[in-house]
Amino acid sequence: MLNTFPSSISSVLDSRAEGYSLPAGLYTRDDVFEADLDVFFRKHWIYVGLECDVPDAGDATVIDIGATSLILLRDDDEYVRVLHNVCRHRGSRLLDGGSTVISKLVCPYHQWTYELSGELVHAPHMGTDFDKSCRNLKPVNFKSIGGLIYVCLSDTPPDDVITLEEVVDERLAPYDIRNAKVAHQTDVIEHGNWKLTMENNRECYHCAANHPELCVSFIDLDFGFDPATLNEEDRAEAERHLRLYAERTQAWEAEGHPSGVVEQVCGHATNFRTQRLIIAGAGESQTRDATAASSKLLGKMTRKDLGDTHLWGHNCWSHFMGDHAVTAMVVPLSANRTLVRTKWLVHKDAVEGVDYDLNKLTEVWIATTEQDAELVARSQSGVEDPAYDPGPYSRFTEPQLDNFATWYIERMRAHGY
Ligand code: 3BY
Ligand code: FES
Ligand code: FE
Repeated sequence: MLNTFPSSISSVLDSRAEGYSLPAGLYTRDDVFEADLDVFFRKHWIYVGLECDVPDAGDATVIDIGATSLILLRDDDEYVRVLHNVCRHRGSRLLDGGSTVISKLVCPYHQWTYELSGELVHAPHMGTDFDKSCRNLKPVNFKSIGGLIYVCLSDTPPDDVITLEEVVDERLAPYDIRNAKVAHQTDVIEHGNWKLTMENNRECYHCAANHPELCVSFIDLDFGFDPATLNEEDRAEAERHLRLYAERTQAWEAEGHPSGVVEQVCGHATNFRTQRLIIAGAGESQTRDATAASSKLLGKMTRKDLGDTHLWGHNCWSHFMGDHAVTAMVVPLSANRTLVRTKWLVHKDAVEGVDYDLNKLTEVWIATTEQDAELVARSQSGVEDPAYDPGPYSRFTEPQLDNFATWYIERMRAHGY
């Protein structure tokens, strides 16, 4: 008789071969999805939003991660706070999804009322001996790293986030992302597992054939190439880019702009990589013609030719350029559905239609995100097919995927799977 019991998650992890994509079950199974949420979205630091999502006192926005709902807000003293969206009376949600402006947090159920600090100030009919101070909203462990909000939902957050903090605080300082303006936001639901979304973003093997708009400004060299499979002309071009990378990185560094690769992958809990990338063509920005979309540069930036400070985490990617930034957050919704929330940031005083054209600002990443969603859905469909076998990653163009898959297995093991 056929064994109809599913294998344990641990035995699926065991079956992953180095250098190969993950076994199907890791992209498709509901129990793996639950384990992923717990390990990668509760026990690790994740990127959930920006200080500038809530620029003014009273601004609040809700972010849902699995069963957990968070309120990111700015309190009356202008401090950013992250609170659990769970009333301390009988648990009702306080705020619905989306963004709002509030002076207090009032529970719709029985009107328990909290200050924006989370302090419970009003709880009718609870008696004079009721101690409100024990029922404040639960705060969430968070960090603003260069204006990017990271949370960790565990009581024992990985402390190696310190490297990310040190590196990113320094690299993002000139862009002053804390005080930027969110000019546009999109939510795209990809029909694929979150790991396929992340893998897709960690290679540019697919770029030439799929991202005509992005390829105007994006040099995929950082994502590798195999000299033996390039014709003479393309090889000469690739080698020219390599030289350019070395020269620019050296020159930028010499001028005091940190640019080289810093990464923390396998062997660490907190997974990140950053590097200042070269922008192709006009060299300024990820737009259709690679020129800046906003005439008001970000923060204290005075030049448009400082490339693209690229930052990846295990649930995010971002590009910080002279004139604007693009950040993407990834949240798994089910084994085969993933939210990709993309935000475009400009200088806080930049005015749409005066300093920037919204279409020029957003069109490249809107197109790229749609194209990537299509590719991820194709991958998901393929890995769900019984004919799927894990395939070999290119050691030239996909080493970051092998790193990611290896890190994934390592972290699952570290959490007892
Ligand atoms: O996801 C993409 O389309 C590319 C691949 C590398 C980074 N990203 C711009
Ligand atoms: Fe919030 Fe009762 S559940 S006031
Ligand atoms: Fe892509």
